[in-house]
Amino acid sequence: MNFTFPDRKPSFGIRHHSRAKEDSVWKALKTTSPFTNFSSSNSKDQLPLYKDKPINKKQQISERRKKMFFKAFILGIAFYCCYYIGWYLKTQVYNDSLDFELSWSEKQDLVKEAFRDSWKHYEQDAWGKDVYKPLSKTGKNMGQYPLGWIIVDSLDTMLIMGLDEEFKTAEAWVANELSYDFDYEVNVFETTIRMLGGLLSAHYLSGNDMFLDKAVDLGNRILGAFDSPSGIPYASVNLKTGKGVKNHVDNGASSTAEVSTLQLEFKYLSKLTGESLYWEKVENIMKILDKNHPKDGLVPIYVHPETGKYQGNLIRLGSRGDSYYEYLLKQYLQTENQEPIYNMMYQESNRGIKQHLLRKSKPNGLTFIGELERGIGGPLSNKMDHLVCFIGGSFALGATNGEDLLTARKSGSWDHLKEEDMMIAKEITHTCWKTYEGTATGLSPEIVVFNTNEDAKEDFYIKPLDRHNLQRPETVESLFILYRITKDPIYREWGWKIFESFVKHTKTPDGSYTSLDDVTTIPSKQRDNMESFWLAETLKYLYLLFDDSEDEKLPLNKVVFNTEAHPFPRFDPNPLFKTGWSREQASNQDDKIVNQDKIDESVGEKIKQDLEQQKLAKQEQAAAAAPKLENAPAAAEPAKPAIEQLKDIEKSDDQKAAEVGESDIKERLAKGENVNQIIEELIEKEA
Ligand code: DMJ
Repeated sequence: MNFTFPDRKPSFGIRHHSRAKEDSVWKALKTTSPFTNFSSSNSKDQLPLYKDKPINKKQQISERRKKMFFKAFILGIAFYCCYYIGWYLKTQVYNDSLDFELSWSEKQDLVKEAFRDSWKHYEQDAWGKDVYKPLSKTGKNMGQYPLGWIIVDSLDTMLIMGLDEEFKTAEAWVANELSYDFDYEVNVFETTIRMLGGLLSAHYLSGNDMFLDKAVDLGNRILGAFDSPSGIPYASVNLKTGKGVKNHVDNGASSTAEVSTLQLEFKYLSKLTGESLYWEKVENIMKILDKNHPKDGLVPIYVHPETGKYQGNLIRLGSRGDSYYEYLLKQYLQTENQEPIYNMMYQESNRGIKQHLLRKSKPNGLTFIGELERGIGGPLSNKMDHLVCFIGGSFALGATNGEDLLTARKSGSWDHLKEEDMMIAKEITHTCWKTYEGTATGLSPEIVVFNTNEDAKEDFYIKPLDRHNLQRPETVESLFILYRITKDPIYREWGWKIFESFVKHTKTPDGSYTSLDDVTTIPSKQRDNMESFWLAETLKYLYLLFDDSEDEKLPLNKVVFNTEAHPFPRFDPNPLFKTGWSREQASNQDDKIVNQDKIDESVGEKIKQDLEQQKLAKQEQAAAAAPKLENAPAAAEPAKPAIEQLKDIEKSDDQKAAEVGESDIKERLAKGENVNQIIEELIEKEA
């Protein structure tokens, strides 16, 4: 039998041939198939290949079924595997009970991934915008043009995390798109800590002068805010005109924390440019504030730019008060301890905090910091903002100067007060951790209220309006500082749990991160806003907390982090800059001002240092007799009796110090007595 194969050559260029033609081709193929003619064929040449071996129809169907069944089976297994891996990652990797232990560097990578995810979505949905809403995938600017709110705040985190590509894109945006030359009123404090701080730290870590140029331009535009009758800056400033703008509420008063949290940024700007004006403007604020002689170093949260006087009595370490205390210490650290005036102020406040604001909750004795709504002498309110949680890290930093605890304890200046500060640092940080651990989501609310009544069942409660979480950094900031200083792994473990909770509850369906409405319920309703400090602070501190690099990144004894977590180097201000003011002291009776300028500061300082040395030797003996604090249970357990004992020691030291009065020294110096003679006498008296 003769048959011919139809012409099967492809007809290039013809995409649509007629259905009839196609059918006839396939019919021809079927009827002339070698399979159907196999039996009648006896020609060797026409034998089909093995794979074409003819089979009957029934066999054909069951073969097809088998194949289908097999495919379905494989697909089922693949599906189950995917499901299982997904479930495993979700419930085991991001779960409290880890089946396997990730290394710290793997955990650090996951933090970096969270940053990358947040960034990727911001880039896709709202690139360049100041506000990002990850749920609605939109963004907007605060004014008519962008301020770089998210991009500038994130630059140094990208450098620290080694996210080079992301950094390059952001850097190009700053260079090409960012201009502060427009008619818009910005908040002086927020713009300084986030934008000026962000640009300066980007310059510090990258060495790119473009960032410094932008910083200088912005700094100059902000300076106009300082032109008030008192020198206390107005709350806002117009970027175009440089004109300061009074707070529209609160009787026009500025926030105390806001006017006293500009110093690190402007002083660093002075250091970089050699221009002293920035330095002078911001240190003048400190002078004016101190002229109010705040009792025990505790300041009301408003100050008026017209008069330079504090307004109201409310004292707190939460909003509007917090970073006043933070920057007292950090100003002292920034200029390598060359400005003792800020240390004096810090120490005063530190004692004031311990004396007036520190308390323990019931039933478990959590150390917390309350608020004085009516000032010193009034009742203490048990409310504590999450913002206060920076103070744990700050106390530890103040005690050790950024050294690790072992080194600090060996130094000549270590004393029981520093030991006490370390203990309080641990206790407060433990309390802050508890405000995370104690909620359904494992995340802290904005504010908690502690119980101090005897019959309390819980240590704190949360008011309905305070249940939100804004991705704030203060607790992880303290965990990072305490870990660096104590090397106690508990701080990393708490940090990891907090990070896991952020991943579980603040990750959007899309894979970005956002704020929460209510940390006390699961599932917690997500709020449509990602804060810039999530990228600038929270993730940065978590990343540094888990860092195990051989060369410690940003050592605490070499850098200061501004209040928005932007690192600046510590520097010696000499010879260009030095403290240009000295403290006034109110006399007991008539508030008479004694001007310390008349006394040679360096001589006075030498006397104090020598006396301090002597005092320390004695305190060391006393401390040796006191319970061994280093053996005390880790941060989790407040060591009440030890703290009480330390306070007793402190009291007797204060009495002694009173005998060797500072005013005596000044008087004798003013009379022209020999310094060394005075020191010797005083030391003898002390002994
Ligand atoms: C940040 O902008 C800064 O840390 C500021 O000092 C306080 N508030 C936010 C973070 O909570």
